Amino acid sequence: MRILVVSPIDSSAIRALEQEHDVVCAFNAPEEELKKRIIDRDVVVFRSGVDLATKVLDCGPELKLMVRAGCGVDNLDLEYVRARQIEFTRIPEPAAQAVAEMAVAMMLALGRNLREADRLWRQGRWAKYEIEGYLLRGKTLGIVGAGNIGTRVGELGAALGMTPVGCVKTVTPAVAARLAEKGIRLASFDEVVSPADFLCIHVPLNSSTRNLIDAGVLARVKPGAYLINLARGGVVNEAALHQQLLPGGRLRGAALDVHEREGEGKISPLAELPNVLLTPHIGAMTVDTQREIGQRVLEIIRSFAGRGNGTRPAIPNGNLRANGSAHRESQGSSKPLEKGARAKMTPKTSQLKALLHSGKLEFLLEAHNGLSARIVEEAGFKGIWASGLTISASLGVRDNNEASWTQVLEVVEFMSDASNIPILLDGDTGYGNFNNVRRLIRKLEQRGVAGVCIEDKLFPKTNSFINGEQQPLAKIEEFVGKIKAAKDSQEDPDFCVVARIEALIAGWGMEEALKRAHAYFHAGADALLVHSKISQPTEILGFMERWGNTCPVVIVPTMYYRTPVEQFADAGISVAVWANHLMRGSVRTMQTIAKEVYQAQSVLPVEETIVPVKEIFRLQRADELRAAELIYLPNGNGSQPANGNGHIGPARATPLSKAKPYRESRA
Ligand code: SPV
Ligand code: MG
Repeated sequence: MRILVVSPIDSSAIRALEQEHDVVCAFNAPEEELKKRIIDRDVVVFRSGVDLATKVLDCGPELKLMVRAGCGVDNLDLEYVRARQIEFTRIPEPAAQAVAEMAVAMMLALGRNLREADRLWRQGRWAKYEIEGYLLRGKTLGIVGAGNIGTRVGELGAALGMTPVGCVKTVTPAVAARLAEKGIRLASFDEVVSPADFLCIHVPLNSSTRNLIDAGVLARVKPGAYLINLARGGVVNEAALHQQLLPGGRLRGAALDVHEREGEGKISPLAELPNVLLTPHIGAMTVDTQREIGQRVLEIIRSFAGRGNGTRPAIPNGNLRANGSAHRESQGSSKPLEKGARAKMTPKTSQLKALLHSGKLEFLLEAHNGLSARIVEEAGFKGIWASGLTISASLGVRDNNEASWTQVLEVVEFMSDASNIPILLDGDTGYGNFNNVRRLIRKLEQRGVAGVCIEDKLFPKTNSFINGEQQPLAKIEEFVGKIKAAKDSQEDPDFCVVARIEALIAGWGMEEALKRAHAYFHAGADALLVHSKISQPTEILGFMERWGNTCPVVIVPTMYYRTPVEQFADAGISVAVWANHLMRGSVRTMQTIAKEVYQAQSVLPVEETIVPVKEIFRLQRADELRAAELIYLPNGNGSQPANGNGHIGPARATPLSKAKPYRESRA
C-alpha cells in the first residue's frame, strides 16, 4: 500500500510500515507540499496539529483509508470523508489513560504550587513557609465532558479521595449507569462548574463547545478553584481566563496543555502569570502510549491490506481470497423453481451482511434443525441463529463440543436447505485452531451458511452460562489469527465472520472487552458479538457507549431479556439474537405432552392441543414432492405404489392428463 504519514508517530511503527509498504513521511509539511505528497497515496496516517483540509484530500484520488493515530477529529471534515467512502479509523483508547494521568499530574502540581516552588528554589529562595498547598482529598472534581477520558480522570480522582461530579452532552440511562459504576455523580453543566475545586475540561472541539468556558462561565466558578484544560484550545476563552487568574480573580490557578494558538514560537499572555502551568499538548505523549498507538496503526493497515484493499502478502496455502467470486445460490426453496428463479434471489451471505448494516435493530431467532429453521422463516424473521446450545441439546448432548463439528455441519446443512433466510452459525471456538477455522469456513460456504460466529474461549468450550467466570479465554493474538484465517479463507466476499467477546462473561472487565473488540475488528471481523450474563443491560450499554458505531455489534439478551428493545436500538446495536427460545418452548411442550399421554394412557387429552399430522406434512413440503412426482416420474405419476416407498402416497394426478393412461395400463 502507498502510505502518507503526516504526523510523527512511534518511530518503530514507521520502520515496520516501511518494511511492508511504500511509506512517505511529511511531518509539519505546508499545505502545498501535502497536496503533492497525497496524489498517489492509498492511506493517510495523521494526528492533531495538521490541517487535512478538503482541498488537500481532494488531491488524493486513490485515498481509501485514513488513520487518526489518537482521538480528536477537529482537523478533519468527517462528512467529506464519509461522502468519499474513505474508511476512517481512530485509536482513542491508549491516549485516554495518558491524558487522565496528566490531568492528575496537573491537579497535583497546581494544588501544591510546584511550578512556583521550583522557580523560587532555582533562585536560591527557601520558600517553605510561603508556598501554599492543598490536598486533593476531600475536594470536588468537576469534569466537563465525562466521556472516555473524563471518566478515567474521575476514577483516578475518586481513588485520591476527591468527589467527582461530571456532565455529558447527552444523558442516557447507559451513561448514568456507567458513571455511577465509576463513582462519578452525573449533573448538569452548571452543577459541575459551580462547586468544583478542580474543574477539568475533556470535551471535543466542535461548534457547540467552541468558547464553552467563556467569561460568563468563569464568573460562576468557585472562588479559589483551579481550571485544567487537556481537551482542545478554543474550548476555553483564554482572554477571559487571564482575567480570572489575575489577583482578585476567581481562579487560584490554571493548567493548559492545549491552547488557542499552538506551535513553535506561539506564546500567550498567560505565560506571564505565575499561577499558570503551560505545556505543549503533551497529554497523550507518553512513550508507552505512543508505542501502543504505533502498534495499532500497524495492525489497522495490515488488516486493511489483508482485506483485499492493496498488495497483500501471500498466505501460507496460497489461498488468496477472491474478490467478487460467485455466490453460492440458496438451496432453500422447496417449490419446483422456475428457470432462473434461484439466480434472482439475493445470496444469503449478502442478506446477512445487509442485516448487520441495516442501520436499525434487527433480530435473529434460534433454530436447531431443518424444521425449526423453517418455522423461524415462516414467522417472519430475516435470519436464523444456529445455536450451539440448542443444536447440541437437540442431539441429546452437552454444549461442550460433544457433537463433532462435522455433525454440527450436517445439522446446519439441513437448516440451510430448509430455509431461504441467512443462517449465522454459532461456531463455538471454531472447533480447534486457525486451521480448523479455515476448513470450517470453506465447508460452511459450500453448504449455503451465510456467516459464522466464533468465540474467544478455548476448545472444548462450555456454555457461557455455566461457570462463565471460571472459563479461560483465548489469548488475543491467537484469536486474532483465527479471525484473519477465517477472512482469508472465504470465497464469497459477503460471508460474515462475527467475533464473539467473552471478557464480560469471564469477569475480565470492560477495558479487556474493548481491547479485544479493537483487536478483533482490526483483524477483519465483520461484526462483534458482545456477551453478558447479568440481568441488566448495563455492561452491554456501557460497551456501546465506548464502542460507538465502529462496527456492527450483535448481542444475546438471554439474561437481560426484560430490557425494552428500544434501548438496544438507541444504543446502536445492530442485531439482537433470541438464542434458545424455540428449544425451550418445545422442551416445555414435549415434557407436558409426554407426561399427559403417559398418565392418561391415551392421546385423547392432548390431541386437540397439538398440530395435526398434515401440518407436519406441510412443513415438510409434502406438496412439493407430489408436484415433482407428477413432473419427473414416468408417465407423470408414481412408479411407486402409494405409500409403498415411504413417501407420502401421491394423491393421483387428476390435473394431469398423462395420469390416466398409466392407471389404465396398470389396471
Ligand atoms: C448459543 O446459543 O449456543 C450461544 C449463546 O452461544 S449462549 O448460550 O448464550 O452462550
Ligand atoms: Mg453457543
